[in-house]
Amino acid sequence: MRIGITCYPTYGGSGVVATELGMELAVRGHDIHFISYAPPIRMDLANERIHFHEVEVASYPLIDHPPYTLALATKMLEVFESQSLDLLHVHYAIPHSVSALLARSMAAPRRLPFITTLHGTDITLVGANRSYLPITRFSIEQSDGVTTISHYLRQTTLKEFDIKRPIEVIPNFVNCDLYHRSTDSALRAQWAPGGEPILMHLSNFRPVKRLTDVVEIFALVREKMPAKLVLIGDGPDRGAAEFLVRKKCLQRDVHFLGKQDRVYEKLGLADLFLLPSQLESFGLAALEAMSCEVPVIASDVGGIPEVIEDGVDGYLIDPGDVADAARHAIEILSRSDRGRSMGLAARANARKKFCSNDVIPAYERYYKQVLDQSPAHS
Ligand code: GMT
Repeated sequence: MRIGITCYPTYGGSGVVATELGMELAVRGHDIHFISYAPPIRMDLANERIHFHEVEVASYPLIDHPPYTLALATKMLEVFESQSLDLLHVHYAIPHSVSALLARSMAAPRRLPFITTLHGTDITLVGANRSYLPITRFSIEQSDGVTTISHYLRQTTLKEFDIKRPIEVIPNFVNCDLYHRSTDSALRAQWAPGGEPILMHLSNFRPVKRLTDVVEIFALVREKMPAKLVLIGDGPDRGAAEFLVRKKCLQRDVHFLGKQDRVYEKLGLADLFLLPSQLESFGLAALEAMSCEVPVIASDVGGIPEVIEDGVDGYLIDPGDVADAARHAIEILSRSDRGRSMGLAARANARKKFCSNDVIPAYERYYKQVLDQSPAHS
């Protein structure tokens, strides 16, 4: 198949899922055309089946907010015509599904079906905003296919947006061959020269991630035992976290790595992963850690319980309950056999339920179903 994929190219789970999906599909023989304003993070052009088409947004002094949605729709049509695309797959409803809807209308009577994958904040935060709700609902209803990355998000979308059409759940996935335990002892020694256990967090440091709770949890652990904290990512809450680290005099124990490529090389060195978010529709970073045999302490919210089994792969806590999280962290870290057995269970569950070898074919089947069913639009 020839598939156009649109996503945000920035540091965020939806862009990561879209890019990894495109790369896995290319390995399976599909031609993939990424369409966005910048190359998506993690995109690797080494595979000759991967292509990138940049959306250029012209500006003019009169226009304070250049209309990206329109430029994107035009580029989608252009790529459809030049590459004979079979379908478009857009990740994150706003504004990508609206652009795809416009592209499909412009392409008529030729057939350009589009699938929208909802990731979370496009529904729970951005889409539920009064300014965006009606158009988000409309573009979801109009999509030829709609998927969500968890059952929780499917239920929320149906309820909050009063959607009547079918929605398919295709969960996020991890490449279990790439994400595994790491043996890079030099890097481990650099972070934890005394052999201390390593706690890790990876995100875009937005308020919903509760990054300062990560530091609070670590501070409580650190009161009881030597340990190190490795923070991967960047975003609006980095300043607050750095301030808290200084206030608690933990500068020597906390490493801010900033945005990183090849996160699998780092995740596989952790002894515990923390994801104490206010809300997560899935929690992709937690799954990636699990595949690397890392137990996870995460919030009991949204789609997280579909990924992490409390007491098996790690522990689920109430958002904001840093004392409970620290208690579980100390229990896991103070007995290495506990952490190891939970880590092995985490990897077994990641392989059983979310391995890319199983999830990518589910997308392929869904593409075929949509292509077989979608009418020619006028
Ligand atoms: O969590 C973010 O801030 C980024 C956001 C995104 O769309 O880029 O993540 C959402 O999509 C990820 C990939 O499907 C999910 O793993 C995250 O749980 C989800 N975030 C939220 O629901 C807050």
